[in-house]
Amino acid sequence: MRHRIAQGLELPAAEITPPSLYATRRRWLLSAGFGAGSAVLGLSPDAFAQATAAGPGKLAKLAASRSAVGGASTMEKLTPYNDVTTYNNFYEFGTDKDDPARNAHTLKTRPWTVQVEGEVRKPQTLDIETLLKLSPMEERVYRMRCVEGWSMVIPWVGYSLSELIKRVEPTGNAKFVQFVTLADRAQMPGLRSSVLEWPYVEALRLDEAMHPLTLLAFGLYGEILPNQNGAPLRLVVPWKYGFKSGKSLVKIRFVEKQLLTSWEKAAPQEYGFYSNVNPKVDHPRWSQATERRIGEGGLFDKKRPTLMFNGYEPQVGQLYAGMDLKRQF
Ligand SMILES: Nc1nc2c(c(=O)[nH]1)N[C@H]1C(S)=C(S)[C@@H](COP(=O)(O)O)O[C@H]1N2
Ligand SMILES: [Mo]
Repeated sequence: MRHRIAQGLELPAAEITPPSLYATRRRWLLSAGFGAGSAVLGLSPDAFAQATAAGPGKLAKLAASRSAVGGASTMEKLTPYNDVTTYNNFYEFGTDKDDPARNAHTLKTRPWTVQVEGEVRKPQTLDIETLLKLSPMEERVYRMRCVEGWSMVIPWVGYSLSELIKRVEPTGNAKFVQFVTLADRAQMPGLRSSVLEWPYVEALRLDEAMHPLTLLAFGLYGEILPNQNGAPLRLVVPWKYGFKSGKSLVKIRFVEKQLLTSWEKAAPQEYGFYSNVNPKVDHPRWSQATERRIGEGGLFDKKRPTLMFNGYEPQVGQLYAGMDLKRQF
């Protein structure tokens, strides 16, 4: 089992991967203990010591093995299930933190398909049953940092988005990946408001989307995703502010040019394309240097320092080498 996970991360080489990106990933895998011959030996025993997180038994179980993504699964204390599922941002169901948990019961998650199109050799529409079986499920405990200044530690269940990307074979023109999420007025009361342009769209550079840490998530706490957390599948990009992680995905589009995202359209001076967690680059209206961990005391609790790339700098820093992160925020 462990061995298979390690192999799963050894992405087949160059065909769909620009050489520079391949080199970056190679370095990352080496630093994570996946170098030739050292597959599992390089991992700290702790990485497997902890059992996968158990949910409250409210939703269907989603079996997963604990992730072997070395150093990426944090050992920090998990944010309680109740906080993870009642303090949400999902504007399609309202803009207050408790709106999604109250309103998202109207979301219909079956049948569900995801259309994968654009600059790929094998465009296809996948149904949720196929997606659930595409690759072995792993539990990854990731820090999640919202641009508003709060954070959580969540045991997600899913697999690297790269598993899906490999399958559709991006062409040489694919430079960016756009993520389109569901917009259905019949199911989503929040669409009556024009806070954002619907559907909610997000995007990543292709190398960011291919990075092993970028997770296609189907569950949390060992169970399928609650609707308010983006059922039946969503993205989780742990080194970027939460809004880059689109919920309830219906379309993934490979494109040549960088496209505007919903948040860039709404407030371009506040939300940039990259939106990497960066304590040194403030939001125009507030500091990003510290954060409040949800579930730990309250508003008056001591804040903790926010880490560069949300603590994932060893894994992802290389993606931004040479960039001016103040200008490309
Ligand atoms: N479709 C959609 N996806 C979304 C959002 C949204 O409003 N609509 N909010 C984003 C923001 S701002 C955050 S912080 C995370 C919150 O995810 P969580 O509620 O599961 O913690 O989802 C992101 N994905
Ligand atoms: Mo957010």
